[in-house]
Amino acid sequence: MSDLYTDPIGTATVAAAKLAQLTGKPHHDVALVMGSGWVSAADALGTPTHEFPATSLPGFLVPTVEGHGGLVRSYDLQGANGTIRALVFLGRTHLYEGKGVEPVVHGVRTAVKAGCKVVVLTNACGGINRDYKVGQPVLIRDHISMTAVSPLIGADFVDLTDLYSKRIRAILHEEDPTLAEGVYVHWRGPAYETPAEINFLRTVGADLVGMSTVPEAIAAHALGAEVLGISLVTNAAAGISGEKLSHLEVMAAGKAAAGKMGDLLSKVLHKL
Ligand code: 8IG
Repeated sequence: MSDLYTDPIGTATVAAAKLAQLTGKPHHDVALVMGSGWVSAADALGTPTHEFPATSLPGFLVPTVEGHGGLVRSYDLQGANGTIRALVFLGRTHLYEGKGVEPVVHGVRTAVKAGCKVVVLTNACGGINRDYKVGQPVLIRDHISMTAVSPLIGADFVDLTDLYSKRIRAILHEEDPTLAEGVYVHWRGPAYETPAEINFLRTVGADLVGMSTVPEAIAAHALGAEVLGISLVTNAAAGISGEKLSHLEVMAAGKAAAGKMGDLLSKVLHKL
């Protein structure tokens, strides 16, 4: 096993130093993790100053899922108070890949070690709440971990009461008062839920279900970053529409909606 498993925080620190070297930027301010179909949202941020494979940095795995790029971009954005250095991950590692939780959270840990005070986590997910439409973005207000997998080890009893920053959610609502909020369930996958499981999850208060975001949110928060989570509903969860779930449809719905999300994200980044 590599250093990532025996010393995950140390490996993130080394990766952050390599990032500084590759970009010539001693630190970054904000990190964004782009889920399936969110690449066009990253494109809406403008032209990056740097782009390279995530595997150029220590501890990153070669990505496996189609549409999960495994690229890192660095942007200089013009904010109200000067330049905002944004670090964007196109693609992520998931628990269902079976490599453990360490690679899943390595990107956000690297970002926080690189100076990021805000971590924006995006994903594509299934809608459990019947009010949601395909293509709709939903802010994550809270989560339920159905994996119960934590990236934390030892007596790190972090409070998760305000895991998904109220402050940043309020900024998004100022920009777009129609944005919905919901509770996101982390489901390990790679199989989707059964219809019975979706009924169970709705009963316990879930609105959204997906296979990412939660371990990263916990890891980023534990290191002191503020977290924003945004889900793009790309399919009705199992048993709701009568249709079967297909990864290709999920990707198409994501691509169609992510452009407008990119515009929203760039407005929000300027206000952070
Ligand atoms: I996109 O319906 C996407 N990801 N668990 N269930 C789960 N993950 C998903 C779904 C879904 N849609």
